[in-house]
Amino acid sequence: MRIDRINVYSAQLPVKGGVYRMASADVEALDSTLVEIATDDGFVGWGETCPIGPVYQPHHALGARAAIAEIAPGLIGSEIASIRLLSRQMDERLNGHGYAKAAFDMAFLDLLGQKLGVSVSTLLGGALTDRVPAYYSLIVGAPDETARIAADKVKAGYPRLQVKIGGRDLEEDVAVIHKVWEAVGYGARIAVDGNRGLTVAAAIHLDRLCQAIPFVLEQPCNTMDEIATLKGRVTHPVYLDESTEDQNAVLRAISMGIADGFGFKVTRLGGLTKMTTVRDLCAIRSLPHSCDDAWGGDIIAAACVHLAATVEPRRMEGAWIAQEYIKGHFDQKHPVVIKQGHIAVPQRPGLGVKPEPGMFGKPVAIY
Ligand code: 0XW
Ligand code: MG
Repeated sequence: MRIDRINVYSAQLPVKGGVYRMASADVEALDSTLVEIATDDGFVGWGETCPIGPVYQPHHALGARAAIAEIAPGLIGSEIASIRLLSRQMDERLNGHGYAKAAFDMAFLDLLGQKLGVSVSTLLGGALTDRVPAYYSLIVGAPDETARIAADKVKAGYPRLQVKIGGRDLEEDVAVIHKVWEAVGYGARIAVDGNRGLTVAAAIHLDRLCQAIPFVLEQPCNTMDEIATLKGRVTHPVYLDESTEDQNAVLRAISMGIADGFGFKVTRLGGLTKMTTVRDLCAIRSLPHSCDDAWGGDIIAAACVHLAATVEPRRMEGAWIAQEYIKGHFDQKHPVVIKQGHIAVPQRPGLGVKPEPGMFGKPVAIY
């Protein structure tokens, strides 16, 4: 099975509801990049990378496509057999840019799975479940409205909520946390996500002012160094998200003992194959984590769910997929969907999803 052709597409994904608000940025539409790899023996595999705008982390859509342009020509004719060899080939053409390489890694696994007749979760070590928990992300909003949505989402079956804070007065963030807790109590686990928006001082105040509420504090401050100074000064468990820029950052955070868990993003960590390493490091230290991506359609959603299915359920914080904030699906027949706050693991070979033919229009690049 050799790579015959690579088509690259751009898909515009407007945010359902108008705006997705975080401390670090407001986004209204996302530009997803898809790679479609056709092989000489008639298989077609898909990968996707979709930064949530250019500010959330040091990734952007045009950067992904520029990186793909460096890598793709060198992959034509390559055998899809050893993912490690293909990964080395990509590294020989471009240093870094794991979020672009992640799209290829997904497509390689999709192809290999189809060829072998097994799902991607099998290639990642094997699923422990056929249904993974999701979590609902509540954008930065007013206390009463946020609490109302939180209660609705718990009723809908979500076992976990992520409450976005930051970028405004501490008083309002503290009020949101109290209102959500009053509305849902132990009905769902709560993560409070600062998206890098708090100073160390604000994080310490917030921790004290919400002392009795059981939540984990996700990426409160901008850098890992700032977050490291919170150790011993806050009582809520601290999770890292944006700071987990690559495998080494995860290893560093674990060895420094500054993370009680993680919000992992498949593309930021360089793809599913690289995610299996941090998954296994977390298993060694009994650390919980999610399997997310910043945004994306059914291809990224399937990737997150396959990986999530291989994580020990007691440490699985959920797979976040963008479904609640985007309209429609890439695959109408076998979409990746959240039902009662959970997602069924695709069972067909490979990723188990295929975009509708022609739905992305003409490729933006062909190799
Ligand atoms: C909730 N997410 C996984 C989706 C957005 O990209 C933000 C992100 C997060 O946890 O920061
Ligand atoms: Mg986060």
